[in-house]
Amino acid sequence: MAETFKSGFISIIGRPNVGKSTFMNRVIGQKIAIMSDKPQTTRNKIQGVLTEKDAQFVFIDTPGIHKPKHKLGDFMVKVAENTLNEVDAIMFMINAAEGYGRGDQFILDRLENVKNPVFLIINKIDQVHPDELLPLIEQYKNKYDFEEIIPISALQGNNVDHLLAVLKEHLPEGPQYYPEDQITDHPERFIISELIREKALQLTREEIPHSIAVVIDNIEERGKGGSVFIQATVVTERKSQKGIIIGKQGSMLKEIGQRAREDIESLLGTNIYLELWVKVQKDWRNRPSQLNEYGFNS
Ligand code: GDP
Ligand code: MG
Ligand code: K
Repeated sequence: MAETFKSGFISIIGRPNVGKSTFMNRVIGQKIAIMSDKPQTTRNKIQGVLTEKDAQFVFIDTPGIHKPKHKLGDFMVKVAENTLNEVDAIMFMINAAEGYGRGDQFILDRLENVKNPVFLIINKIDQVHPDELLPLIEQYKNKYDFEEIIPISALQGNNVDHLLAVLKEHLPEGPQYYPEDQITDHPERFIISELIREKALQLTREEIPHSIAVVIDNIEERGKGGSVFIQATVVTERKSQKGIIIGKQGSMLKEIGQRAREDIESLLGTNIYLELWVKVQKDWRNRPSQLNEYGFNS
C-alpha cells in the first residue's frame, strides 16, 4: 500500500501578542519569526515549513488582523485577508487569559466568508485555571462554526503535538512543496532586518512605537573566512526617535548592533560585521509608494 503524503498551507491569525510567533518558533525550532512583547512586530508573511515523514506543514505567520489606524494598518489587514482564501486551514489564535474582545469580533467578521476550515487555538493555557476554559470555549462556539477548538501553551509546549496531529488530519493529500531542510522561504535579508528591528524595539521599550523600519543597504562576503559585511539603516519617523535610537554618544545604537550581530551570526553561522545607520523619513507609514521599498509587499 502506497503511503499517502499530506501537505498544505496554514495561516495563523489572531490579535497582536496572542502568541503566533511563539507557536511558529516552537514548531519550527528556530528563530525565524520575531518574538516580542509589543504588538504588531511581525509585518510580513513569514512561512515556516515543518516536514514530517508523511506530511509537510507550511505555516504563514500573518500580521495581526486589527482595525487599521493608518495606511500601513490597511495594508496589513489586506495581506492577512488575502491569505485566508488561499490556504488549506486557518488557525485563529486567542489568548486564554484575555478572553473575548472587540478585536476578536473584527477577525470573526473577516472569517464570515471563508470556506476553509478554521481552528480556534486557545493559547497561553498555562496562565489560566482549567475551570476558566470551558466558559470561554462555549462563548466562542456560539460565535463561529469552528472545525475544532484546541487549547495549547505555545510557550511551554502543552498540547502542541495534538494540534499538529489534528491539523495533519485536515490537510489534503499533496506534494512536498519544499525540500526537507528548508524552514523558511524568506530571503535572509528580510530576517536580518527583522532581527535588527526586534533589538531596537526591545531596547527602547515604550519610547519607540512601531514607527521604525530597517533597510538592509548592503550584504557582502569579505575575506577568505567567509565573514559577511552588512550595512543597514534604521528609518525613524521623527528626529526625536532618531535621537533615542542613537542614544548617548551612540550607546544605544551600539547595543542594538551588538545584540543583532550575535543573532545574525548564529543565523548565518559565520562572523559578521554590522554597520548601522539611522535616518529620519517623515510619515513613511502613510506613503504607499514607500511600503514596497521597506519590504512590505504581499
Ligand atoms: P504574536 O504577536 O501573536 O506573534 O505574539 P508573540 O508570539 O510575539 O507573543 C507575545 C507574548 O506572549 C510574548 O511575550 C510571548 O512570550 C508570550 N506568549 C506566547 N505564547 C505564550 C504561552 O503559551 N504562555 C505564556 N504564558 N506566554 C506566551
Ligand atoms: Mg508575531
Ligand atoms: K469556515
